[in-house]
Amino acid sequence: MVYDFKNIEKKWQLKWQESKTSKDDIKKEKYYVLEMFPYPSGNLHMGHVRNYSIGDVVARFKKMNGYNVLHPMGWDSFGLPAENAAIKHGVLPNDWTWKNIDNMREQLKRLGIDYDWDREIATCHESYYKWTQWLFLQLYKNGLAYKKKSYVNWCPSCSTVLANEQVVNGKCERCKSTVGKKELSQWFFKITDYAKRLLDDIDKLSGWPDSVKIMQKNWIGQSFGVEVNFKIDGIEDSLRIYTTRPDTIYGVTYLVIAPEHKMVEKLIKSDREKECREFINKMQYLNEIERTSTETPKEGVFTGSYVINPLNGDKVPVYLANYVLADYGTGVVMAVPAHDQRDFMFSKKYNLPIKLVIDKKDGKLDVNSMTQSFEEIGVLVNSKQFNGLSSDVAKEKIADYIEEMGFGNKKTNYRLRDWLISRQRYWGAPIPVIYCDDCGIVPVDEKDLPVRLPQNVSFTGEGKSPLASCDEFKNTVCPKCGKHATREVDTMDTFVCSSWYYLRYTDSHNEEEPFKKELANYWAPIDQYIGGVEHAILHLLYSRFIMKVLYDLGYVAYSEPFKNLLTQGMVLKDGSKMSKSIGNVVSPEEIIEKFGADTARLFILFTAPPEKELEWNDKGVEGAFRFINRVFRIVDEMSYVFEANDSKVEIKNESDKNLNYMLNVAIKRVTEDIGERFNLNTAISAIMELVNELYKYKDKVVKDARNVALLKDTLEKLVLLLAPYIPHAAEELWEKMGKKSSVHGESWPKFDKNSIVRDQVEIVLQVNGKIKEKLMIMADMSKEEVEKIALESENVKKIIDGKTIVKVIVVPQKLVNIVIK
Ligand code: ANZ
Ligand code: ZN
Repeated sequence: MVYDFKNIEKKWQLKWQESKTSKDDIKKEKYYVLEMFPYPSGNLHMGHVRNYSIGDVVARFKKMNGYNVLHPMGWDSFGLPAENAAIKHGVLPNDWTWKNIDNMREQLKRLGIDYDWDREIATCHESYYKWTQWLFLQLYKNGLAYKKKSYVNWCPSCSTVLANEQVVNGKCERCKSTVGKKELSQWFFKITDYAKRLLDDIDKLSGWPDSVKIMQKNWIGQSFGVEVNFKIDGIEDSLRIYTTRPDTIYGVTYLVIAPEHKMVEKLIKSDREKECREFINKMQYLNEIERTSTETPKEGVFTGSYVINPLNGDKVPVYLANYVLADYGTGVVMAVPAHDQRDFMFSKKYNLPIKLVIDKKDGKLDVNSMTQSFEEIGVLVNSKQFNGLSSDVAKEKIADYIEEMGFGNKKTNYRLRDWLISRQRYWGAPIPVIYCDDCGIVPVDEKDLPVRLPQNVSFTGEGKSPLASCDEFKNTVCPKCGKHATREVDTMDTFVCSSWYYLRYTDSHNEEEPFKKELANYWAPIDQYIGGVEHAILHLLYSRFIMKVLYDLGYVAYSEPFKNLLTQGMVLKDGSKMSKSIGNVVSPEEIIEKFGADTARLFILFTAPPEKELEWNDKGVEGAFRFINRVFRIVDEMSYVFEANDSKVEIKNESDKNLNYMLNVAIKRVTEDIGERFNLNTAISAIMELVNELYKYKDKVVKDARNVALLKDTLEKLVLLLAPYIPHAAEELWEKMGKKSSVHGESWPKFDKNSIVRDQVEIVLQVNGKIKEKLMIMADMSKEEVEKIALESENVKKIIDGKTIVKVIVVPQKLVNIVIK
């Protein structure tokens, strides 16, 4: 067998390990390519292989193009699965995690991905989470981390807090009892302070897919509206509502308020006490999604209070209702049943009046026969001086009027909420805060970081989190007054760990700082980020937020972390996502065992463009394997050309021309496909066509008539083009060609423009009008190029030598006349 992949891959992986290059030359132009780091579940799956193969082609390609490339890898290694394993199998999260990391690192090495392993990080390692804690302190000191009461999922029978992923259809994943809500005091990051910047800067991200930008925009959810005060009847106070539809304000027939709103107590009249209390209690146990989903019937109770609409003096009732969110807008909504469907359903249920204020442009709506609200643009009616205006115009006019009259103000709102970072879990970065009876919340001193996770804790899955039950961890002294105090026992959301890891890679061994500013500013921002679309919202948004915070605090010079983003498509088998639960998983190990890593990589990269779904196909894998064999065979059969002495490539006949043409076309296509378009798959097609041409040449031209210099050049460049895709095989072939150094340290081949122009024309060279020579040139050469060729022609040179050129006349595709004196 010519292609002995097993030995080849082992051999080169060993060699690569020995040769490490330093990247501290920060004068060279850099390129930072990063794949989203994995959670160390224990084994790589095909999704990983795809993600890292894409990144590796880009990294190797850029390196060959002369860039100083940073291509690191690490582990997003805190999180729930380690804790579950501890509960189920009695292994410590730390041991479990590191065993998985070791295994996956080996698997990555077997794939031949060119990572800067000396920069490897793991978020669960104290040398890393020390700086995650540092980051928390920076946010805290700058008023961007605060504590607030918030609801968590609570399993009454396990008496423990549950993460969202442990709640399945409203039931505890472990004991199946119904999950409730419990109010706890928790830590938040004030991402809402950055809502506007996070939104505005999306437009600068020209290297991101539009779909991801739209998702980010929707998540931030900007809305323009008006806040208006409605005076409460009988007491000196008012309710402030938020509406995006001031054009409907003359149609308000009642107000709805969130049951948690702080004004609720003032509104409940004694005869409504019982019903209101019951409703409030019931709402406490439902989360936002359950309460506000379009499927959930609208429900509410009358508080007994009324408010006055400032625009028309109407006195309308105030209801508590399930469909109002406490922490969006002002938590109070003016209800316009004629023009809002939720209000419409609510008013039908509770027999509240419906008042039409927008009519169809061409017809007459009748409130009594309406079966749903009318939400389109129309003409204002029943709206005093605004009658007759188109509703989109009235929106502006009424908003202005509200401001003029002092009834309220225009207001921009965002759907984005502050980031809840507290987790009642053990396997995470401890929040570096101490509680003292006298001093209150005291942040841990930076010099006392890291706050280490204790190892000797027990995992039962019930009751308090292991940290909360670990007295040794909990008990401490107050850094301010020295009295007994207790530590925060919550850990941070793992999204905090992954919100800054890309900066740590730039200086991952630094023990004094999270990273050196100069290094971070040299490498960041990331030139190409690659990962799954499932992270298109939270991970990317949190990273963008943290980058902006670090920018504001002067730690980095850029406020956006990822210049270009590629979201790779899923790997499918038989039409559905490869997943354990469906049982259609093809393991990377198995494929590597049978065909080698290079085949796996080539198949994955060839079968679909990176951002599209990829359907697994055994035949395709075999095809990729056969192709590599085919390359080995032709190199083998042509090996005699590498023994010949170096000589200049000369094109002697049609066969030569064809081969040389295909070579240069392939170089051009591969260069542009990888470098400009990310069409990693079509780049391979171009290489395959070149290999076909080589075989054709071999069959057509007998050995003695073959152009040795051309074949040598073509085969060498073929291997260079393949190097990013099949790094082991390419290295082996390169060695077979008699090269002493690594193919991955070579420069990327350049294509020759002239060789890829097929049409040639004959031109005449004249000196002072007399024909001196006839030449074949490329039909599409520029005037300058033709002139240069003419002046360099041997025959012409002889004549004009020592004379003065008066002028050169170029008639494209026909002649060049040189006038001399
Ligand atoms: C009156 C009105 C009439 C409304 C109408 C809509 C249509 P966005 O675009 O998402 O910002 N709203 C305001 N605060 C709310 C809260 N805390 N919980 C639930 N709903 C709330 O939506 C703003 C609209 O959602 C507001 O405009 C308000 O209802 C409602 F024909 O006010 B509207
Ligand atoms: Zn104290």
